[in-house]
Amino acid sequence: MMRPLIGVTVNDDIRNGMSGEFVGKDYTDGVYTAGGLPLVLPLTDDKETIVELAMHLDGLILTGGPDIDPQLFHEEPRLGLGEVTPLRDAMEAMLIVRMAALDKPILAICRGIQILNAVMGGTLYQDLLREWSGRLQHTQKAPRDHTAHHVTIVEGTRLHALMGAVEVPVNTFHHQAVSALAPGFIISGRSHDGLVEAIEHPGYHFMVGVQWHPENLWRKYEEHARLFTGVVDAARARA
Ligand SMILES: [Mn+2]
Repeated sequence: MMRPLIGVTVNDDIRNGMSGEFVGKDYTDGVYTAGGLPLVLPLTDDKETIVELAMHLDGLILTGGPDIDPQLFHEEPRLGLGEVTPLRDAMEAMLIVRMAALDKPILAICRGIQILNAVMGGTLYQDLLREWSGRLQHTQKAPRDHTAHHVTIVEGTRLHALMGAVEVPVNTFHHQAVSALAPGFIISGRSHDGLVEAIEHPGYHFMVGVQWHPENLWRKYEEHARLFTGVVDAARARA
């Protein structure tokens, strides 16, 4: 029996003047450890290629990275918007649409939850410090595997079933966040200042987004490893 193939999106990266791709090893190791085969997806905005990739993949992980271009949710860029990566935005937007059409599992992490919400019809805070009134620090100045704030998980959600707790310590490295929720989604977790930290779509087999970085936590905390086993198991069931 073959392991499910899990696409892992990458960041636009330029090293030594050479354009390339980067993805943290914690993501791909997370897929291996959860029993899946990770496939790192080189950047392209060629629609036919993306349609074909979606047919091969059994599941998808949308990884962390820079800000989402507000064009994706029909807003002008406001003061405080950070770096955007149009090629990556275009690729991930098409991948989300194709994977959703095939009802293949998606785990959306940090930037991932943001682009998932935007592409599915929601909006984002472009710059939390300027646009969000909460007083919690969402860009921790601590190592990536340190849990800085808590998320309250909504009972009865897919996320609650996966993590098995109503109060989960998480890390936090985000500059944007979900504002208006995309149609059909439910909020499955919030930080104590009320910010949306997790969403899911009950109409799909597995479409789960989290605002924190479980890839940096799964080695230390079993409940965060279960996000990776969750998407891999769902992909195996669909394959
Ligand atoms: Mn946070």
